[in-house]
Amino acid sequence: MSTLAQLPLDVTFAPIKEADVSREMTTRYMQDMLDFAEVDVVIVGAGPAGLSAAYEFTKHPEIKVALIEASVAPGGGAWVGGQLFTPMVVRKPAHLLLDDLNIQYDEKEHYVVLKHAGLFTATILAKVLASSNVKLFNATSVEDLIIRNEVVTGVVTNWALVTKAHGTQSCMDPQVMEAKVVISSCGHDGPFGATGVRRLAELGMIEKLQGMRALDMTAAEDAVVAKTQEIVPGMIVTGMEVAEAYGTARMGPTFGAMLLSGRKAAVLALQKIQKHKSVGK
Ligand code: 48N
Repeated sequence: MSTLAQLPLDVTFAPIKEADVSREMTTRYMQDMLDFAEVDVVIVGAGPAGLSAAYEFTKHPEIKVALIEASVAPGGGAWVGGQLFTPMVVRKPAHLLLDDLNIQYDEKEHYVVLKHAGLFTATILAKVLASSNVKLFNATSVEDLIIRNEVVTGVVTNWALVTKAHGTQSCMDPQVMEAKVVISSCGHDGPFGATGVRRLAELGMIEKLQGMRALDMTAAEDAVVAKTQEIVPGMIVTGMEVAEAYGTARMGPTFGAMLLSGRKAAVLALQKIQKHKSVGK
């Protein structure tokens, strides 16, 4: 039997040894931890901005990228549109990223509508997971930054459940991941919202957070993309973390800025890495 169509409904599975299942998972995960202890880019947060940045890096197999997501399920706010309604509105020209992903949508004059937000998230996540150079570490949180001479040079990680449980016992120390560039796409919502820029503000490396302003779709999306930038040496901020850092308006349930802000963050990181290489760093 070599195809699903030929497979009867009742089957006998091939034999397996329980210990082999553990060995298969452990050897691979531990190898990943060894391979990704030092990377070109760490992306913190796998919401629409972080996933769009990660997707851009899948086109550059020479760049090693760790995508770190606190939730077991990546995707952030991009599994639903607004108020848990599932269609997703993406304003042009961000539909060009959907075309790149070969995602179907209903087209209107100035925007497109996906029948389900999950169509974007599942499709872009599948591309990222299938890539040779971007590794997703989900259920893992970035609970601090590595900073040397005022430059961000990596992240401090822990199991997300451990990070949430720090108040229960002391000294559950973290791991680390060194990087040439950190892209912070921690969003504005939830238990880990905007943790990248909040940490920078705590450390006095940036002014206190402006906090995202009230909703104005037209102004918000242009501003978030325009202000996607290297916020301190070594760290690029993207997505709704931009709104929290610079006080731009929020856009509510339109996602085009997240897609193009993430893509811009990746391109800025690539330019930074190329520049480092050209001066032999
Ligand atoms: O979806 P989010 O929260 O963030 P973005 O910026 O990718 O997209 C924002 C978008 O979903 C909206 O909020 C829309 C556009 N609404 C706007 C509005 O006006 O209401 O994804 C961030 C992801 C989440 O999955 C978090 O779990 C994760 O980042 N995360 C972290 N993961 C690991 N370590 C951390 N420190 C951390 N902080 C956040």
